[in-house]
Amino acid sequence: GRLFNNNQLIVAEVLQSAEVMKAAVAFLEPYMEKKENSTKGKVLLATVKGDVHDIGKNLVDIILSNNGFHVIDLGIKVAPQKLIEAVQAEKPDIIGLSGLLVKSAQQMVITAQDLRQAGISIPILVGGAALSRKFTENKIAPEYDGIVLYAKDAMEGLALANQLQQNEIEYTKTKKQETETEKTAPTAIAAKSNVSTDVPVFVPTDLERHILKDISLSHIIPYVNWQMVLGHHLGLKGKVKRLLEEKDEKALMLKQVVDDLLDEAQRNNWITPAAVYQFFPAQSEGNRIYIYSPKDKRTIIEMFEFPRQPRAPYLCLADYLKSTESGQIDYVGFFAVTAGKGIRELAHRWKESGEFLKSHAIQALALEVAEGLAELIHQAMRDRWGFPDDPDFTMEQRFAAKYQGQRYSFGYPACPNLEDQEKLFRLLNPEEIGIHLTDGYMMEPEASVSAIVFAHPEARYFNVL
Ligand code: B12
Repeated sequence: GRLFNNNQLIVAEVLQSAEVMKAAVAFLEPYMEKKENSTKGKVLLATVKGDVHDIGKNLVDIILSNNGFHVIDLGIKVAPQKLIEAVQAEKPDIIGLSGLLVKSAQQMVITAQDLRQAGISIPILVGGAALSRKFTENKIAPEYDGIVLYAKDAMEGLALANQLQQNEIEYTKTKKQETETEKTAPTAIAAKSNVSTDVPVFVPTDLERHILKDISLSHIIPYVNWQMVLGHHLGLKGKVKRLLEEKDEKALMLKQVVDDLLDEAQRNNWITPAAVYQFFPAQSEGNRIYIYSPKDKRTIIEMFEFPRQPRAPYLCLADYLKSTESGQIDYVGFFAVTAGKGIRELAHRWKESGEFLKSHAIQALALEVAEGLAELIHQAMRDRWGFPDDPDFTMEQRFAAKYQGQRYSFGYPACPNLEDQEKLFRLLNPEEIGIHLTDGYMMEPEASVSAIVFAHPEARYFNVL
């Protein structure tokens, strides 16, 4: 069980060691004495209601399972009632909750309340990209009678699970604050940014809905960010591009694993990328933007409202469009892309058969193929908008968004309102390429990306708070 306590191992190696471990145990099992209760404890793992996040939960499953815990994976979109029933049936020692989005962090609060209502108080471990220790302590823990602990990654989750089972956790709960000291928003100031209003209107070639269904993976591969695949997801430390150039052994080995998997994926049609995009006539009014019918360019078919920075330079996405007062019709684009269905099933099959690295790598690849396809579609939209990238534009420049205009995904800082996904879905109907919105406003399949695209030459990323 102490095999993975080595901090030097990167994610990919941890998964490979786990594979070896599992194979060795399977081989030796017939010769070993059967001991009852030979596990360190039972863990119920679930991604919360409305959330399809699988990759993070699966990593936690693999790491805990291969370090002596008996893990029961309840899957994704697990409603509190289903979790309560599983707790009553399985009598676990620990509950593990996962979720990707801020919405899911809120869902964890509700889940904690429901568990408490059902008289459950066993320790809960929580994790996920949008979650924080502070949120866990201030918002989730006060709603629950038992211990609630935040883990920043799967390894910390393992350390905490071990400590919990050895009763090594010293736990003091922050009291629920009855009088929430909500910061009141500053009273509306008629602030304006100095984003130029005299830039030309960039007119797209058409206002049709473009559906791309049979996109070859080979077209997207050049747009995949290997820093994300090998560095962020598989754990390679350092600058991936440089490591590959310097023929670093670990980097080359991992790149090979991923390249082989990509070949296999291509031969078997495991990744089936699809995209939908469209330009719409649009104008702004204050912090709002109006989307007009492509037919008459005057009937308002949708309205978005974006937050404005409370301080200089007072940016707001609406400033990147011509205003209603200007008398000029401007244009805005939307897209939704996906790496396709079936990745979850594939990853689960491999997880069950002990092919842990492959299981994790195919999910990571799918996610980054979706992101790569977003980059590709954005480029195609710039072409149609009349400002194509220079022929010598590099992929690095593209990843650094050094082109004209910008894409913004709902849920990110400049347009944090995830509910706006619903409006985007009404405009584009991504259901037609197999993307569905959950009741938590998350897109299913997990490997999907959506965005609103602006042409304004000064458009850039910004935070609102
Ligand atoms: C890579 C990435 C993506 C990828 C992959 C997402 C994914 N499924 O992981 C893609 C490109 C698909 C993507 C899409 C989107 N993304 Co994104 N994405 C990220 C990013 C940069 C990293 C996420 C990541 O590392 N994923 C890999 C997994 C393995 O990591 P993880 O989930 O965190 O899991 C680890 C730990 O958290 C922990 N853990 C997780 N669960 C549990 C449970 C237990 C019990 C334990 C112990 C531990 C544990 O262990 C795991 C392994 O170590 C984050 C920002 C950030 N730096 O975190 C934004 C982020 C998550 N994305 C965000 C958003 C908004 C989106 C989109 C909604 C944008 C859009 N409109 O298209 C979509 C949503 C996709 C959908 N299906 O609906 C926001 C979410 C904020 C919010 N408003 O909710 C973030 C936080 C960025 C931000 N700063 O605003 N995204």
